[in-house]
Amino acid sequence: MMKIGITCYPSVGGSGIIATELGKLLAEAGNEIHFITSGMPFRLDCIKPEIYYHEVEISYYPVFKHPPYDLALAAKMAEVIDREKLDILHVHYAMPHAISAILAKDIAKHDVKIITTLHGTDITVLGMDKTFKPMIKYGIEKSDKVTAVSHDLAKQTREVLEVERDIDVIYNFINDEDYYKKDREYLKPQYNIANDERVIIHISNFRKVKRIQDVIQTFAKIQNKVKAKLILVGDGPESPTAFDTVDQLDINDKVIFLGRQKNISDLLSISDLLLLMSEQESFGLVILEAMANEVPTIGTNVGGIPEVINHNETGYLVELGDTIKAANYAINLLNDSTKLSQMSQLAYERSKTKFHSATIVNQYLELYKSVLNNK
Ligand code: GMT
Repeated sequence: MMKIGITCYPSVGGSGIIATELGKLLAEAGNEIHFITSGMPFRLDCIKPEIYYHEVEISYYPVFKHPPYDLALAAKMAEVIDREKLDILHVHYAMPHAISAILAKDIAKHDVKIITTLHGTDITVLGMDKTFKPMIKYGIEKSDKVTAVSHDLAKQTREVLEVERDIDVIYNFINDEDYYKKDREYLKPQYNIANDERVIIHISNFRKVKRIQDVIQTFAKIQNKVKAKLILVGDGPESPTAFDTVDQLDINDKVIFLGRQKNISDLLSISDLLLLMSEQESFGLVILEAMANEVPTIGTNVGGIPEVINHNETGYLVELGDTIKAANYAINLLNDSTKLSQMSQLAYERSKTKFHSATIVNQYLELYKSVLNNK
């Protein structure tokens, strides 16, 4: 049994989901888990005696212009490391979690090993920022082990931050109990979707990087040839652009804006195809969620997406911005029920082999053991 601390951003986001699901599965495998976060992780919906939650409280002393989250986190980490005698502190998202963890390790008296998992924009956006770069590099170099969620992210980390250390690649996974195809046909009339209409879905946080307008442009071309509806799930800074684009293309009656939703697997269960046209994506967890629900994806050939989608088997890859090719792939696929069901099946199988939760959790466990045996 190991005592493992986990830090992540507790609100919506792939890195928070991975950290939380990992904690739950590590607890099931007999380990003691201590979440050290600024709020209750939103997927931490179970009560288990092996799971503890330590809230980082940030003091709003009037002298501070900005509340010192990173220092409050380091102080809480050090307190938990010493009191609970943690073996491992596993932080998700380098900035500032890796740096806070290194500081906590220095403050604490008990010896703990720091594992940092890189998720994406902590390297591809923040790592590019001249102010943050040396600090993120420091956090990565001082961690006992570093993992990245795709080979592409590991490569980018070495290039952008000029680090030479080993970075282990451990892919993302999903909770198999939540993501599987369910019979939700009854939802279609509720969303005004006819039985003979294909359903295309896009799920994201509607930030610029997701290129929502490319998703809508692709759909606009598809619906000229195939009877279809587009479900848009999520909310964010690009939502107004999405509304405007749909207006301009005059396809309001074909696009269903749902905002943020919890029942992602239910919505995927009535979907035929996922579109992810991002300009950057270290992994694209939503592709894996779709695969487990037997939904293939058309995604851009960027970042870690080609490691998740097997082109022509579990979906299709197109170059960034190529909405014409994306639409052509979609039209051919949606018109060919045999190919569509073959792809759906292959996507499902890939989610259960290459990205199966048991395999991935074992990889993390082996990593923890190797670092502890190096003591
Ligand atoms: O960096 C972000 O965009 C947020 C981050 C997150 O916390 O969800 O997303 C990144 O991590 C996910 C989980 O590993 C990946 O599935 C996403 O592809 C990645 N986002 C980007 O690289 C843009």
